Amino acid sequence: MKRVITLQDISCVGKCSLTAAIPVLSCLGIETAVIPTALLSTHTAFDSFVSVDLSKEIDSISEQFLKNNIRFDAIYTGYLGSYEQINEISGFIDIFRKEDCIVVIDPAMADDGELYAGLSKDFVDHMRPFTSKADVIMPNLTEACLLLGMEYKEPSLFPEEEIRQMLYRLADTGPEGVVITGIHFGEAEMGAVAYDKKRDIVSEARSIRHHGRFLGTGDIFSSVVTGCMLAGQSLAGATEHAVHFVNRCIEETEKADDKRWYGVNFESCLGELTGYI
Ligand code: PXL
Repeated sequence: MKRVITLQDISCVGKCSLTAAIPVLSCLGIETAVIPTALLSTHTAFDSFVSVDLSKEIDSISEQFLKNNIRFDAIYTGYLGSYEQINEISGFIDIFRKEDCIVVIDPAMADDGELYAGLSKDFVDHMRPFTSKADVIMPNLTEACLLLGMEYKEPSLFPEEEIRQMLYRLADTGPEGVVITGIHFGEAEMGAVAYDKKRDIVSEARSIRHHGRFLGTGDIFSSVVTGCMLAGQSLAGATEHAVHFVNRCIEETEKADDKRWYGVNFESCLGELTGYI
């Protein structure tokens, strides 16, 4: 069985980061090890929250992993709370990246043109060199603009050719796989575009466009891509599955009486993941 280690926060309430990544990866048949990088009462879109930074625990945990000769087939990072933590995790990658281990970085830091609460420009400046270490990165459109130092604009204002150039420019910084999420394909469809540099393939995956903001969908998306790639699928195939799964999660959320604004109802879709592998 393939083993991934995912480093991201655990938010007690608000379905995102580890509480989304663990069930998704497990349902895709991947052993999921974790290092929680911070403990939050809720994710940062709630009006108030408390957060405990766990960065200083990473060294001693790594030391024990080394003593026990633990290896990983993938290292996958999500939301990180500070640039000091980015540096810490960059060191973790240097130690645990071995041959055949893929490094997947979701530069979770912004959406809809805005940085998440509590993050600053310094964070973006540290995220740039960090993503260049990855084999695969999965920014949304806002994060892609931040990484490339571009002005953000509405998704509908990005012509296809501009998105293609963004994929190439991001790949030029290091990663061989780049997926940009939150792409609009006209009024009725949205999805993601992917560039697989090794195969020199640009692909797109579309589904129905839902209106509104659905928190945690980026974390679910990245977890599906990571799991499907570990199951041996191409970046294009994994992206197709991720777009489809996120759409299913949003559909289920929209059906519910108590539409949970703080995360999507992925729970009722988890069983469908077994059909992806
Ligand atoms: O879903 C991204 C995410 C993850 N973790 C925390 C967040 C967010 C987005 O707001 O606040 C703590």
